[in-house]
Order: sequence, then structure tokens, then C-alpha cells
Amino acid sequence: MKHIRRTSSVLFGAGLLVLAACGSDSTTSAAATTATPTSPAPAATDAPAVTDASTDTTMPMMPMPDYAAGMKLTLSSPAAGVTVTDNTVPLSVAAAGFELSCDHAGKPLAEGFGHYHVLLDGALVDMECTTDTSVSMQNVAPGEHTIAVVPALNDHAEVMDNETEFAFTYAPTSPLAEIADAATTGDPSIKIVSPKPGEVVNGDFDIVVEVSNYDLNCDLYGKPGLFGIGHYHVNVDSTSGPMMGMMTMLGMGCTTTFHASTVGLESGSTHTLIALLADNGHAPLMPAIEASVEVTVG
Ligand SMILES: [Cu+2]
Repeated sequence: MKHIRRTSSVLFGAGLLVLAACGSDSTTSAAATTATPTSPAPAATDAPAVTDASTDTTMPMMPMPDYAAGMKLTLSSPAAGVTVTDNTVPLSVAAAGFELSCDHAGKPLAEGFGHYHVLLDGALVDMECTTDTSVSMQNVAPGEHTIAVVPALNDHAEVMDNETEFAFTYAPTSPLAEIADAATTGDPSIKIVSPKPGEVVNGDFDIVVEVSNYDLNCDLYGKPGLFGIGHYHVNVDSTSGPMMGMMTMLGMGCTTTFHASTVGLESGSTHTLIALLADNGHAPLMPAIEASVEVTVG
């Protein structure tokens, strides 16, 4: 086996995202023009002194744009303290002060657009752009748990001050069979089948991948790591930088088709789409297992 199994969901603690909110390449100019040095970052006091080898700890803290404070979420259901007997927890979330747009995710910041992250017991499950979603209880032990929703900017930096969390009790009437390590013996791999190199893409388009020796599983997002099971991320132009390279992540896929969009990318520009295998805790496999294709925006 070439890759290392990682149980890394704790690396994705929400605070880390705040800590790593600075851009990678345009940091200097962006900070110079948008930073307000006299007022501290809104979430700075919440940021823990957490460091990890997988994050770029040399990156200075950057204040969130002013509009971030106005990005709010309301969780209309379920009610706090509810007992969940099904194996999914449905969420009903309303956004105010911004438009939910996964098309903008991983792209440059744009006032008025963002998405939200769902966290189970503090571990990132997924990014969401719809008002109704759900969290699977696959590989979740019965008992007390929390789910949180937090507004996120296009670069996935979380507006921690506007996080909403609720506690619930998971008491399944028919518990799911636990999923264990995969029995795969080959090396995992991923290929991008579509688009083809050099293809011109415009508007909505699909990225189709082929994955071998690695089980894609949506229900295990944010759950403890398992050998040979996970999902993939799709990034644009870069997989490095803080937040495990997530600032340029368009989204995550657990089926072989990922719906992408050229929204937020300039017409005529050329970009590299990168699909990389990640574990349940969203850490890219190490060493990286990825595929890329260069496309032009029509
Ligand atoms: Cu992920």
C-alpha cells in the first residue's frame, strides 16, 4: 500500500479554518487593500492555538471581509434536544445576508455569495448549498451528539461567530451495520474521464472520474477514517495551502460524476481541474493520489 490511512477528522476542527483564512497567492495584495489593521479579525479570539503539519502555519491571520458578519443561518429543524430514531438527521437551514452558491465555492471571494458547512461532533461532514439536507448516522454510535451549521465564504473560511449548533440523542430503532475497512489490496487511483484535456467548458459541466481500489462513500463524510474508503475532492489550480488545500476546492464527490460550474472563472482563462482522493476526514491521501486536466473557460 502506498498511502497511509489517516483518521484525521480532528484536523478539520472548525477553528482551523478560521486560523487559515488567508489566501495563498494573492494574500499580500488582498491584505493590503482590504485589511483593516485597526480592527481585529472578528473571529480572532475564537481561534485556537492549533497547528498541524498539514497546514501552512506561516500564513498570517487575515481578517474576514466585513460582509462575513452579515452572513447568517437559521436552523428551523430539528429542535435542540431531539431524539433521533432514524438513521439520518434531516436539517432545514435558511440563509440570510448571502446567497447559497456551491458554484462559487473554491473560487475568488464574492460578496453576497457563500455556502455553509455541516459539522457532526465538531468534524466537517460536507459543504452545502441547499436549504434541506441531512446527516447520515452511518458509523455513528448511539448516544449524545451535536450537529453544527456555519456560514462559509467561497474559500471555505468559516464565519465562526454565526455558527449554530444543536445537541441531539441518536437512539436508532434499527441501527445501521457498521462499515469497516475495505478489503482492497491494490493501490488506489483516480482518473478524470471528462472533460478531456484542452476542452472548452462553459456554465454547468460535469467532471467524470474513474476510481479504482478505493470505495467512494457519501455516508462516511466526517466519520472516523477507514482503510480504502473515502471520497474525492475537486480543486481548481491548486491543492496546496492551508485547510488541507481546501481554499480552492470546488466540492467533494462520492459518485463518479461531479457537477461543476465556470461561475467565478474568467472567460478565456485556462484552469487546471484536479481530482484527489481524500479520507473520510477530508485529508488528501498521502502521498497524494490525484488526476488533473487543463480546460479553458468559454
Ligand atoms: Cu472531503
